[in-house]
Amino acid sequence: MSERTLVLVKPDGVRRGVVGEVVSRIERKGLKLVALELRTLPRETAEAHYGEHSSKPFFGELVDFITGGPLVAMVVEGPRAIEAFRALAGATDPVKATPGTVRGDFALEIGENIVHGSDSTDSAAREIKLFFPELG
Ligand code: RTP
Ligand code: MG
Repeated sequence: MSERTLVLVKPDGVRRGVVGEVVSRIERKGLKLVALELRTLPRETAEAHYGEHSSKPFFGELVDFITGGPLVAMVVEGPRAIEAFRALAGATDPVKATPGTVRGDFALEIGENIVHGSDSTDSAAREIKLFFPELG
């Protein structure tokens, strides 16, 4: 059964020029792009996207970072796409992320870890609606 997930190449990934690399890994895995757009997030969208972290000490920095430049938002589809993309992304802390994953290969700092992928079917539905309301 196919499912959808929201993937972001965060502003650090766009600045580093690894958008093509991330898209290529998604496609090589066999996942399909359903939507893709370069955009700069308004603060309200960023706060809604990361709402689950609103009480964390790093929330302000996280919102500053994710709104600090253009990012690439995508909807990616395939069998177990949520888990499949999280496996491609690697652990949240890039130093702990296995080499061969996006974070393991391209990042060093937890606050600048190149990509986001939805972490559950509920989050995926919420995030896709937030970023691409036209997809229903
Ligand atoms: P994301 O939501 O961005 O895909 O990352 P994730 O699921 O792997 O990690 P999550 O727990 O949802 O955290 C969201 C983002 O917050 C930053 N963070 N900083 N300073 C810290 O201790 C800390 N912990 C998390 C990371 O940039 C993480 O991607
Ligand atoms: Mg998360």
